[in-house]
Amino acid sequence: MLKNINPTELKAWKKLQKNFDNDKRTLKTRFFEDPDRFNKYHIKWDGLLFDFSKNHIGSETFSLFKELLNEANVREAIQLQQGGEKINVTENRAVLHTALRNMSGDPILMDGEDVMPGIRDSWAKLAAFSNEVRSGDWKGHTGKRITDVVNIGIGGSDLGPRMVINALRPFVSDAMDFHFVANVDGADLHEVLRKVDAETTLFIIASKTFTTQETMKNANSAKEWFLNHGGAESSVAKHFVAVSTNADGVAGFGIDTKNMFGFWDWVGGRYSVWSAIGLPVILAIGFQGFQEFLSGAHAMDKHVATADWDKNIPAQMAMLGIWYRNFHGAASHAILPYDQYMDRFAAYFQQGDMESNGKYVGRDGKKVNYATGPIIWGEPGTNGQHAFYQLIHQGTDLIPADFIASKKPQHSLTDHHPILLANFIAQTEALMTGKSRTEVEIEMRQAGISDATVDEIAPFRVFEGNRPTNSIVADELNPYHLGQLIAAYEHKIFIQGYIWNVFSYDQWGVELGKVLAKAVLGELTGSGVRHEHDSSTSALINYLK
Ligand code: G6Q
Repeated sequence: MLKNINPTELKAWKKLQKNFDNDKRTLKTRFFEDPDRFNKYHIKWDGLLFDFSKNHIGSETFSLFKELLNEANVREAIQLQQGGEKINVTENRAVLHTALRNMSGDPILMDGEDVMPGIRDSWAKLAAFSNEVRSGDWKGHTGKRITDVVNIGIGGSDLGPRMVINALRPFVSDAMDFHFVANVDGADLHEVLRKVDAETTLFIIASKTFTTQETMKNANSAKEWFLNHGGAESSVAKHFVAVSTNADGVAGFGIDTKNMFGFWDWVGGRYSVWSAIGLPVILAIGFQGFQEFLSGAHAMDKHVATADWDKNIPAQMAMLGIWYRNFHGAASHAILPYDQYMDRFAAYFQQGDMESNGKYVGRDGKKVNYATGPIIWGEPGTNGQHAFYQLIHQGTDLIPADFIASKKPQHSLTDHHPILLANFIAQTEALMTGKSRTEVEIEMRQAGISDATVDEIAPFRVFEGNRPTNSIVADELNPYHLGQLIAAYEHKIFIQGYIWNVFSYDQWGVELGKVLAKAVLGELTGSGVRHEHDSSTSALINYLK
């Protein structure tokens, strides 16, 4: 069991508060006073650079981060999680996505039983199936090879594979196209079905529970479409496979459980890309590529568990996040990859972080009296620069941001890369240094602008700066480094949730959504009982009926 903590009662927390109150030096001043900041506040590890020197921290803050991590005994919490303890108390489950990428050969016990043999069996089955499909040996019902893979799933059964396939696009086989259908809005499935051919399409029905309304509706509609486009019940097995923990549900749907790839209730949906839910990724980049992806994450699992706190990337990410959320009052955190292939990365961690730490009830069952998970958002740079960066630069909110880039591009238009990286670097510098009134005036006068106009317009062109950022640079965006990066964010979320004293691995807010719509659906279609509603809800039901 993870112990109960009231973070605000920790000695290190109180000292951090004092440090915050007493040390208001700007980032610019900090760099001016200590030109060695980069050397002090960066971590280089296994092909990743994490530069956190452009943050509102000094040597005292940095050592208090360490003190807090020790006082809260984060090391023990990490061991409990990775050791198969049932830390997801409200669902009575262990949280073992780390076992799914345990490449060490060491056993991992859950309830006294080693989970690794089951995981290795699942790898063997996934490898065999993906090899057959990728080689073209797996044939559709008319004897043609598979050219299109359609993943039908939502939330944790969608966002991971979707994000990873985009991020690893240069490693994806050209022999197949990959499509994702999540929304119950028929438009989503409709648009995919318009593009594919029933003879050469493989549908993956991905649902941990195999009861999720959206996925079941989309899966049924896809099957109907298949049967209406030349498929027969007897050929469903060639075109529909399932990824689930619910064998009865899969069989009930009409998928042969031989074509079901299982996983376990100790894999949370938003942490399931490492399990059979990653099947689209395996089909896309091959099982070996997937293993490299798992290896990167495994390396990060070992790193977070063993590296000293001051050289520990996820621990520093977590403490910086807490620093801004709880001491500086930042409500949101931006993730800004300077990598077009990572266009779904922020969306992925919007779920990963907000579903995990968006909780106001502490592990003691009581309402917490401090802020927990921030709003996570972001889009790739440089696009964001031409849009919402305005608010990051000159808005009234403090928005700490992670800038992510790779040294080496994964495409042949290499002369674009220096331009991309120049923007990546220039933005973090500008966010920190800003532009003073004097600089603005000089710039305007040099451009021949009259004194009167300078007086009038200069205030709008001033940037306070002092906006904090992390810069994260991978050697290249390959399966290994992507695995590391994702795992780093996962561990950051875990450490933060642990310190905020919330249960990071349940999602009662999501569960609520799953039942709410069912009751209203009955009323909308006239097939269910009428419920008492407020006047707005009743009017909307009547209006849309
Ligand atoms: C993830 C959430 C949620 C879940 C979806 C799909 O952590 O619980 O996003 O993944 O609701 O659930 P199924 O996989 O059971 O269809």
